[in-house]
Amino acid sequence: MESQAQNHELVLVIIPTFNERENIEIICEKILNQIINCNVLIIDDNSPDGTGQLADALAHKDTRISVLHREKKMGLGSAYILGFQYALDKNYLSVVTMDADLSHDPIAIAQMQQLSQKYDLIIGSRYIENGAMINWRWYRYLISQMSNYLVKIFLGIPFKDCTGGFKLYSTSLIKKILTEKIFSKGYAFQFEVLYRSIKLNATIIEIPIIFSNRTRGMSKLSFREFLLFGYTIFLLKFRTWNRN
Ligand SMILES: Nc1nc2c(ncn2[C@@H]2O[C@H](COP(=O)(O)OP(=O)(O)O)[C@@H](O)[C@H]2O)c(=O)[nH]1
Ligand SMILES: [Mg+2]
Repeated sequence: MESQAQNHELVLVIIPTFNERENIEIICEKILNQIINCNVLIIDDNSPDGTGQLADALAHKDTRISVLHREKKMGLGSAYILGFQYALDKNYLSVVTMDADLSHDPIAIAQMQQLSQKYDLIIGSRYIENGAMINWRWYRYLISQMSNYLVKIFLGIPFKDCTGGFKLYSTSLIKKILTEKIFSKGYAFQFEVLYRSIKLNATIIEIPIIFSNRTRGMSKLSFREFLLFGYTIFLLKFRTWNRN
């Protein structure tokens, strides 16, 4: 078993899952074969397709994999918060967040690990030079562009990709983030936490990533999540009690 003394040299890769049975084994294998000094935490929301049971079987075979189960689908953001708390409790060096669906290529984690000596937050960015999005339908591209535009206009975030999910966080930043009242339970978590990290004076850099659309399983992004983007922007901009 891994001891906590070892954990402080490791990055914890958090992967929230909902119906990712076709992807979860492949992504775990890729991460653990390509990246040294890392463990994987899967947070499954009782996926009807049995992702949680498959994740348990993977964890049984490889001690570098752990699984947390929640009773029902509770949103991407709340899964990350749970994973952040787990990383602090287990004394990890840093945290990477990524999707299960192979849209994020784990190879970028190595570069993130290197940069983590200098930066608190490293953003895998689709929208800077050498970054790209492959095989996305036009409407998904439009939603992503619109969300980023609104976030930049209303919240003044100076980064090109404010809504992506592939990031590395230092645990010192996570400690500070967890003292804040994060209200996004879903996808808006990405820019809410980025906004708060800027306010917390975190050192932040974007690195290019190639994002490729999933080939297996379905996206869980819904219209409701898009509406919540707007609501979260409103709260962050106008509810002064939420600011430090
Ligand atoms: N645990 C958990 N995971 C979720 C939830 N919603 C989405 N995910 C996972 O979050 C990641 C990103 O979701 P995805 O559907 O690929 O979003 P898209 O890339 O924006 O289309 C995937 O690994 C999903 O399985 C949720 O409510 N709970
Ligand atoms: Mg996806």
